[in-house]
Amino acid sequence: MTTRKDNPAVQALLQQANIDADIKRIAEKILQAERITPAEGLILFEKGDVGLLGALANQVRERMHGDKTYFNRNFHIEPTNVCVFTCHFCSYSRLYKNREDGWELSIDQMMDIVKKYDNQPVTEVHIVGGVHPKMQLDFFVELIQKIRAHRPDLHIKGFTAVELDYMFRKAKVSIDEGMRILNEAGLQSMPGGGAEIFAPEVRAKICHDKVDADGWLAIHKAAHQRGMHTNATMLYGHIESYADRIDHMERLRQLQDETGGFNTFIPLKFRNKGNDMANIPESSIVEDLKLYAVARLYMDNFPHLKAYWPMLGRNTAQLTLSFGVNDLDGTIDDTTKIYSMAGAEEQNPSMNTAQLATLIKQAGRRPVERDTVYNEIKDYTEVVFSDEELLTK
Ligand code: V47
Ligand code: SF4
Repeated sequence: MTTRKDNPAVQALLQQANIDADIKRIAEKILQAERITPAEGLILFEKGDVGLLGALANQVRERMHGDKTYFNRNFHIEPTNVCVFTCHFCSYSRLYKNREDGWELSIDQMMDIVKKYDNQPVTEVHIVGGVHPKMQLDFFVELIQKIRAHRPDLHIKGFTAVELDYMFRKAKVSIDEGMRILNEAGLQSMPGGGAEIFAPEVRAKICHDKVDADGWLAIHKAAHQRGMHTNATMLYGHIESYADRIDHMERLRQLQDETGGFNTFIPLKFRNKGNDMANIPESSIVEDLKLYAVARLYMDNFPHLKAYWPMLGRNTAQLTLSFGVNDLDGTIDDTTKIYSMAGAEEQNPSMNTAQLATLIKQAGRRPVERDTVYNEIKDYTEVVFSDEELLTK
């Protein structure tokens, strides 16, 4: 028998006279820790009230993690923004023929970025960028080997399935062989980018020329089969329907049932500045919160739900902590341009540990520093920060 410890707010919402019968039935399932079906997920999007969805998602998050809210200390390397693909939502990339408008970092330049952090307690480098036709598998193998040799304790999380699909095809290696080569060079896990929306009709309209859903999922599966952990994203709030969101989450949930290799689900809010989809309005904060809540309720086999603060902005990210989210990503140190170029509030995303931990505490949660694979490093709940720590960059 499932032990139920329902939040009184959830009970009060479920007792309302005008509550929809379907919503009440689905909520009861969730409270019993039963999996909801795709049709039920769709009903939550279509008829669920943001208050009830949030209260349910919060209950699930507290069942899984209590008040713990994870963050890590990381920095990004974006090797290039030159890209062979033409995703219409992307504000960041430049075509190869216009490469003088973009950047292309050499291995030495990227090693200089790594060396800048030599005496700092960062635990992860996140490497992701455009798909440059001249930066190939051997180039990235050399980069990873050099980072590993320079700083063996730094976890290397790198390359979306889009970058890997292109790299492996250019090098004429199978997915398994390519993953083996990178993993043996020192790549330890993969970020979740490039997933966008899996539904082919939407993909054809927003990113027709890059790897499709099956290809994306096959690369993550190969990584999981090598024992590597990966993340999964979903780009939402543009032309996709609620049914497309459910289809996307369902495909991920099925792969997770099979492999158990995903750590975190990361919904990414579409930002509309400086790209070909600038005519599409951005989703409202209420829609954002609803999405996070449904994601927590639907993705029952994903241990973590992340709000990526450089994209959402720190205020909305703080709100998501009451709508199912238990992870805020990292300190970032102003090392990513993907979202600032798409119009995010955070034009120079950087928070020190004191600021990130305080943001979490102000939301009534326990800030816990983690490493990339969620080993706990330090609980900051009782740590008192000085004004100087809170104010310095
Ligand atoms: O795949 C591009 C997204 C992703 C826009 O795994 C946009 O820990 C919104 O995957 N509006 C790359 N989103 C970033 C990424 C990521 C980020 C943080 C953490 C992790 C992780 C992964 O950025 C792309 C695309 O979905 N993106 N343009 C835009 N205009
Ligand atoms: Fe290239 Fe990634 Fe931008 Fe698409 S989203 S154009 S793959 S950099």
